[in-house]
Amino acid sequence: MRALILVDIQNDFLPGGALAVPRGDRVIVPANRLQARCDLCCATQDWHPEGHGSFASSHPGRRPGESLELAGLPQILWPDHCVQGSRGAALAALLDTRRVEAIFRKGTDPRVDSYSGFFDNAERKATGLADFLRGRGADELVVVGLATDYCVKATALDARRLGFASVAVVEEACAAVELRPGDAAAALAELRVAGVRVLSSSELLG
Ligand code: VGL
Ligand code: ZN
Repeated sequence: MRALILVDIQNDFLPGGALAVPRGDRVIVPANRLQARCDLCCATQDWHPEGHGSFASSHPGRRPGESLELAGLPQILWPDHCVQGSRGAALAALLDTRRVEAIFRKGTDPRVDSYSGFFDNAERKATGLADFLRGRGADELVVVGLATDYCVKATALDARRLGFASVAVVEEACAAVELRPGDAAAALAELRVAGVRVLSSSELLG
């Protein structure tokens, strides 16, 4: 039973968005195609309240790209993005959602960020994604979306840690922020070391 997890394919992460991922829009076509080849589809949505602790604007004198400590963890500061109910937080208009059975929202606690679709970064709270997938009998997970070096990576690593039998990331259905050049390659290497399969759509689907 193969499940597809569409990670944060939201307007603010697309070109022109508040936290635009370079070539973020390239993920949409392969993400739509993969849906037809999976038994179950779900999505995550970055969903921050105004004034979220990951926003540079919440910390006087701090700028996006700088770091501080949040919930006892190192935190990169971002531009305001994916504010609950905003157009930027909406799923991309061209993303096919007809087969998306559930959407898991994350980053709602103002005091802690949440890159993984499964837990917040401090692992205080689960989103319900793991129970949903287990309840439906998913054993093969395919993770795609935005961004390779943050939320896709964190979601795939947690999926492995949670014991799902097979976890794959489809490379051309992801795009990276790359605050530093090489972050995408480093993320993919970290995923491989953790036992995540990093594949092309054709390798996955044969
Ligand atoms: C993300 C940074 C901040 C992501 C979300 O979806 O990868 N990155 N919030
Ligand atoms: Zn965010």
